[in-house]
Amino acid sequence: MAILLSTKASAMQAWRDALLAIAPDLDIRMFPEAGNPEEIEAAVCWNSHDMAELRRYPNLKLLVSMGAGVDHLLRAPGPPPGVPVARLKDERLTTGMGEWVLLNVLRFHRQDAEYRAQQAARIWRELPAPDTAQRRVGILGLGQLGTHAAGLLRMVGFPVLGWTRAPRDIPGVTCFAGADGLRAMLTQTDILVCLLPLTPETRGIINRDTLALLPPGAFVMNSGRGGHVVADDLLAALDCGHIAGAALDVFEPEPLPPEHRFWGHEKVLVWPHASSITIPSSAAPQVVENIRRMRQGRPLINLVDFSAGY
Ligand code: OXD
Repeated sequence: MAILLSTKASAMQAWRDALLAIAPDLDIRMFPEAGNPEEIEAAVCWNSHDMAELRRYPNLKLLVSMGAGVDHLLRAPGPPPGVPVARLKDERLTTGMGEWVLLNVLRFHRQDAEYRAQQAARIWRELPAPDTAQRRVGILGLGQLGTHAAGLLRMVGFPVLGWTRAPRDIPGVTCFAGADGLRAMLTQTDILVCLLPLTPETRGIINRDTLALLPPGAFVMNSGRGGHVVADDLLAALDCGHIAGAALDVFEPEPLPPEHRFWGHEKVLVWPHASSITIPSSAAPQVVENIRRMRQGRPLINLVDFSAGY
């Protein structure tokens, strides 16, 4: 029996090598070279793979999605019915995201844009010292990524607030939940960091109304999904000066079209969905573990909770 591997062309070989390094006996078929469809027992795919195509494999018993986010699986037609779906929970993805959050929080907090502008004009001028203990960072989403980022920010000395759908209790983080909690957190947030999964409830969560609740001069960061931000509302809030700047790693659509205003906006830092990149050698062990468990009929790990949307 064989494994179907499907991801962007640039990552295909590295994934194949990483899986074979742990399990040299795996028969890996690199999409579209699937061979006999009846021989495919597991598919390891990323979000560009057409879920309808997976219905061609009558003996498919496992789908592993090669990322943390699962929004592509929630869209019709979704994975073949009855096939368990696992996602990646990878330490390197988590630490990479923590670095991205810290980098952009500190860039804003330490007035990097202003100092770079001064450098370009050869101006030697000290700006007022920022006060870390007064700069409140509010994180939307306190899953593995959000909790790790919160810990890093706390270590630096920022007051950290966090919002989740259902109440959470994380030591050192002022936690908010539900619609009222969201409003309450936003009014106290100087730097907003979105690390949410994209679900019907979180789509468009950063919009005209929620941006208006942030204190004037707030900074907005999104590394969840592009659909979390209503782009025109964010642009309007940046243009009128209410929002001081934004660091955006995810967009709708991706790639961000060349004519999009975000590209050339002086207050926007654009990242090409690269805040945290899956490293095959780090993520491969859990994929192989799930293939082994599937073959032995043991419970799978990192299963997607479709009712929660992550
Ligand atoms: C992911 C991503 O979900 O790369 O892993 O966005």
